[in-house]
Amino acid sequence: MSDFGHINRRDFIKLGTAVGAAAGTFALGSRRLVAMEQSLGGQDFSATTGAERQAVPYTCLACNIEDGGVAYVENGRIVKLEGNMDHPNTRGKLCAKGNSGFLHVYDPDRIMTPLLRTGKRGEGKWKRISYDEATTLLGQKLREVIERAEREHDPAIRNEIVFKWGRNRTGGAVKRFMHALGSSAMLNHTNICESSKKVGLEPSWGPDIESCDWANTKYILNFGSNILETAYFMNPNAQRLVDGVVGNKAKLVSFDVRMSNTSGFADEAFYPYPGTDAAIALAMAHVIMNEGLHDADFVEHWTNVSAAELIAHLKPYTPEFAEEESGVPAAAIRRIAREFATTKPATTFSYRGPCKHLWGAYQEAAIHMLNVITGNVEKRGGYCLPRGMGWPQPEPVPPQPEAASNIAAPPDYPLASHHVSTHAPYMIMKGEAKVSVWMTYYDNPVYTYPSSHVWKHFLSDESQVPFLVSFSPYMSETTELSDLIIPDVTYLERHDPESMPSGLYPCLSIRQPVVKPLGGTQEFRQTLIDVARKVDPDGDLGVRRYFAFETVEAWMRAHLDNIPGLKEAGGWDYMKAKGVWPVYGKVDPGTARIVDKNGDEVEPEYGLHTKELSPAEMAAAEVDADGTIRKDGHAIGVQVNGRNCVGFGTPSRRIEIYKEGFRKYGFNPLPVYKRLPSRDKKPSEMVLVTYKVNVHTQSRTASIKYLAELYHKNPAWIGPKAAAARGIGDGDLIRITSPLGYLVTRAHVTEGIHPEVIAVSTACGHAAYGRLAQLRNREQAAEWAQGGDPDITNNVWWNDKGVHPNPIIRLAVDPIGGSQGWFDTVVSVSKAEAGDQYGDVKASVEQSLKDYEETLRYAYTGDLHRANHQEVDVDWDNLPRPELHGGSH
Ligand SMILES: Nc1nc2c(c(=O)[nH]1)N[C@H]1C(S)=C(S)[C@@H](COP(=O)(O)OP(=O)(O)OC[C@H]3O[C@@H](n4cnc5c(=O)[nH]c(N)nc54)[C@H](O)[C@@H]3O)O[C@H]1N2
Ligand SMILES: Nc1nc2c(c(=O)[nH]1)N[C@H]1C(S)=C(S)[C@@H](COP(=O)(O)OP(=O)(O)OC[C@H]3O[C@@H](n4cnc5c(=O)[nH]c(N)nc54)[C@H](O)[C@@H]3O)O[C@H]1N2
Ligand code: SF4
Ligand SMILES: [Mo]
Repeated sequence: MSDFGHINRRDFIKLGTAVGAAAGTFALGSRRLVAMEQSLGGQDFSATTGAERQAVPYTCLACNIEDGGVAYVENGRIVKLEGNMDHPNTRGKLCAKGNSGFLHVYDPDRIMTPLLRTGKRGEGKWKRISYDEATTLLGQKLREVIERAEREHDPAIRNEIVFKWGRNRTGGAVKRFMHALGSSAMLNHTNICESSKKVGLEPSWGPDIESCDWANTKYILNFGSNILETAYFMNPNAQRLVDGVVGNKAKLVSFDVRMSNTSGFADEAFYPYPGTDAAIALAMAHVIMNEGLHDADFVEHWTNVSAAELIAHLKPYTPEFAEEESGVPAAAIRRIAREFATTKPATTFSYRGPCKHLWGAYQEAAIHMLNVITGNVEKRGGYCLPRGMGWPQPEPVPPQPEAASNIAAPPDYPLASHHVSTHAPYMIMKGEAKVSVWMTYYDNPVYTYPSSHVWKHFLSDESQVPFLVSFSPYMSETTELSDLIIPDVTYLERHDPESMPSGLYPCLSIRQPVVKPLGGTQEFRQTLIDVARKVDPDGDLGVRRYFAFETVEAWMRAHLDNIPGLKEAGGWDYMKAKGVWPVYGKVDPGTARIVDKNGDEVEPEYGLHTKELSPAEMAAAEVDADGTIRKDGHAIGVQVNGRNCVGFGTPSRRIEIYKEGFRKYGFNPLPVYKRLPSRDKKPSEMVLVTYKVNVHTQSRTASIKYLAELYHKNPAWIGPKAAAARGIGDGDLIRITSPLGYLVTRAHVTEGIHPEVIAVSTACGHAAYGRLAQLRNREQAAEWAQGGDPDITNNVWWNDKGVHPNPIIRLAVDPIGGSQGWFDTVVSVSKAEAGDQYGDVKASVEQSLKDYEETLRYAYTGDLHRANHQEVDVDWDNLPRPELHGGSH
C-alpha cells in the first residue's frame, strides 16, 4: 500500500502540474495532494471548485457483505463512494459493485412513485398513486384479514398474511411488523442461499458460519467457495485471503468443479465430481485420525466423541473410496490431509459448492470436522467463530404469533431451521396453506429461484395469491406481477442498523440517507410505520403500539442509543458521524493491518470458547457428569481441565460432532457421505451448475451500467472433450435440456471445468429489471420511472444480455437442511436444433410439480428416507412429529 501511495503521489504531482498549467488551477492540485499525503481516504475534493466534498458514512448493500463505505456528496448528488477506513474488516476498500453503488440511486428505470395495477396482472399497466393512498390500501387489506381472524376466533387466519423477503437487512423491522400483525407466515430466501451450510454448522458448534483468520494462516483448504469473487464476506475475505497467501505465504488448495478465480489463484486446484466433497473431507479425516495426526487433547476435551469412535466411523472412508466417488486422486487426498494436519495454523473454508445438494448438511459437517480434529478452532490463523454484535429491539416488542404457519415451517423438514421457502407455492397450490395478502421485499423468486417459471405461474394466479404487494424500487420479474407497488428507496437513502461478522473484529455499522430520498420516495421503514398505523388507526387491534416511532431516526436511536460503550461515545449521533463502532485503530499503510497509536497490531481476540465464567455466573450453577455446566435449566458452559469455560453454543457446550438431533429423525448423527442421484447419471449426461461472478449481485445489478459493461453475457462453460463428443465448437449455439425443458445458449469451450459438468453463471438474461438489463435501452423510460441518463439510451455497445438458467433447474431439497440442491440437475447437452434461437427457454410447470413430489420422498417422512439411512439406529416406525409453534420451528 505504501508503494502504491508513493507511485501515485509522484504521478499525481506530474498530473497536477499538467492540469494546473493547462487550467490555471495550481492551488487545487496541491490541496488534493495534501489530502492524499495525510490520509489513505476519508476526504475528497470537488473537481471543479476544489472545495471539500461532504463525506457521509454508510454501509454497503450492493451485495450482502455489509462493507463500510463513505459517500462523497456534491451539490446534493452522490459523486463517489469509497471504503470507510474506520471499518476494521473493510479497511477502506470497496469492490466494483460497491464502487458503482450510486448508480442504484440514479438508475433511470427506478420506480419513483407507488403504483396500482390497472390492467391484467403482469400486463404492465399502472396508475400512479401517492404513498398515502398506497399505505392506506395495504392497511385496509391487512385489517380485513385480522378482523376476520378475530371474528372467527381463529388466529391461524392471520397466517394468510404472507411476507416473503430475500435480502432482508432491516435489523428486525420486518419480523416486528409481522409479529405485530400476528402472522407467522414469514419466508426468507435462505434455502436457495446456503441454509444446509448453516444446518451443518449450528448443531455442531452453535453459529451458522465460520470466520477464518486468513491473514495469519499457513494453510487453506477451500471447498466450493469462490472466495475472491463471491463468498460470504467477499471483499473482506478476499483481502485477507490475499494477505495470507501473498503476505504470509500460506498454501491455498481449492476444490471446485470448475476453475473459479479462487481456484486459479490457488497453489493446487482440483475438480471433484459435484456433490462429493464430503467423501474427500471424510477421507482426509480418516487419514488424519489413523495416522495419529489429530489434536488428541482438543478431541478429548472439546468434542462429544472419542478418537476411537471417530476412527471406527471413518473406517469406510478411505482415500481410495473418495477417489472412486470424486475423481480426485487418493494420493493427493492423503498428501493434502497430512499437510493440512501438520501445518499450523490451518483452516478450511466452504460455501455453496458442497452444501447445495441433497443431504448438503452432511457435506458441511464433514468439512467442519477437519478443523476440529486438527485443533485449529479459535486459534490465531485458524478456523474461528464469527464475531458479530447485536442491538436491542425497541420496547414494547410484539409477542410471537399464536398459530404456526405450514409454509414457514414445513413439518416434513423439522431440522430445516432456516425454512424451506422453495416449497411455499407448491404447498399453497395443493391447498396446504391459504394466502390473502402476499408481500414481497428485496426478493425476486421469478428470477432467483429454481424452477423459477413455477413462481411466475403461481404469483400470476389471482385465485392463489389474491393481493400481491412489492416494496421494490425496481421493476423486477416479480414486482411486475404485483397489484400494488410501494417503492422503497435504495440502500444509500435509508436507515438500518448492521453488524456483519466479516472479519475478526466485531463491530456495528449503520445505513443512513447519504442524500435525501430522491423525488419524494419513502424508505421502507417509514412505509411500515404508516401501514401499521393504518391497519390499526385507533389502536384497538394492538398493532399500532409497536410502531409508535415519531420518525425513522427515532427508531434508529431506540436501537443504538443505549448500547454500553457506544452510548458513552454518543450512540446514534456517533454512528451518523463515523458509520462504524468501535474503531479499533488505523490501517497501517505498509501492512494493511489494524494498528494502534504506536504502530503495534491490534490483535483480535482468540479462544472465545475458553473464556472463563465469572464467580457470579457460576453461582448456583451445577456441573453434570460430562462436565456441562447448567444454570436455570440452561447449559452455560463446560468444565475443561478444571476450568469453567463458556464453551460452544451447543447443548453440551462442546463441539458436537455427534448430533442427537439428527438421529431423532433418522438421519446419521455423524457426518457421512451419501451418493447422490446425480452421481449415477448416464455417461452421456452432464451435471448443470451455476456460479456467481465478481461484478454482479444476484438479480439486482444487471441494470447497473458500469457493471453490465464489464459482464453481460454468460456462455456455458464446457470441457473440450465433452464439447468434441457432441460436435460442439467454441461459440456454437447449444441446447441444454433437463427434465423440465431446455434453454438455448452458446458454448464456451474451456479446460477449466470438470469433464462431466456444464456451468452457467447467474445474473444475466433478464426478462424485466429495467431497459438495460433487457437490452431494450433504446426504448423510452416508463412514465413512472426516474428517466434520463442518455448514457444508457445511447452508449451501450453490446448486444447480448445472456441467458438465465433457473427455469430448467429442478427443485431438489436437502431433507436435513432444507436447502435447494442447485448443483444436482442432470442435463443433456447438444448442438442447437434447427429453428432454435439464442435465448430460447422452455420449462414445464407440470414437470416441476412432479419434482416437488419427488423431493418430498427424501424428507424424513418420505418413502426414500429409510432406504437411504439403513445404518441409523432409530425406531423407524415411530419417528417423532416436530413440535410447531408460532414464529417458525
Ligand atoms: N442459478 C442461480 N440462482 C441463484 C443463485 C445462484 O448462484 N445461481 N444464488 C442464490 C442465492 S445465494 C441467493 S442469496 C438468492 C438471492 O435472490 P433474492 O433474494 O431474490 O435477491 P436479489 O436478487 O439480490 O434481490 C431481490 C430483489 O430485491 C429488490 N431490490 C433491489 N434493491 C432493493 C432495495 O433497495 N429495496 C428493496 N425493498 N428492494 C430492492 C429487487 O426487486 C430485486 O430483484 O439467489 C439465488 N439464486
Ligand atoms: N460478486 C458477488 N458476490 C457475492 C454474491 C453475488 O451475488 N455476487 N452473493 C453473495 C451470496 S448471497 C452468497 S450465498 C455467496 C455465495 O458464495 P459462493 O458459495 O462462494 O459462490 P457460488 O458462486 O454460489 O458457488 C461457489 C462455487 O461452487 C462451485 N461448485 C458447484 N458445485 C460444487 C460441488 O459440488 N463441489 C465444489 N467443491 N464446488 C462446487 C461453483 O463452481 C462455484 O464456483 O456470495 C456472496 N457474494
Ligand atoms: S463486497 Fe459487497 S458489501 Fe463489500 S463493497 Fe462489494 S458490493 Fe459492497
Ligand atoms: Mo446467498
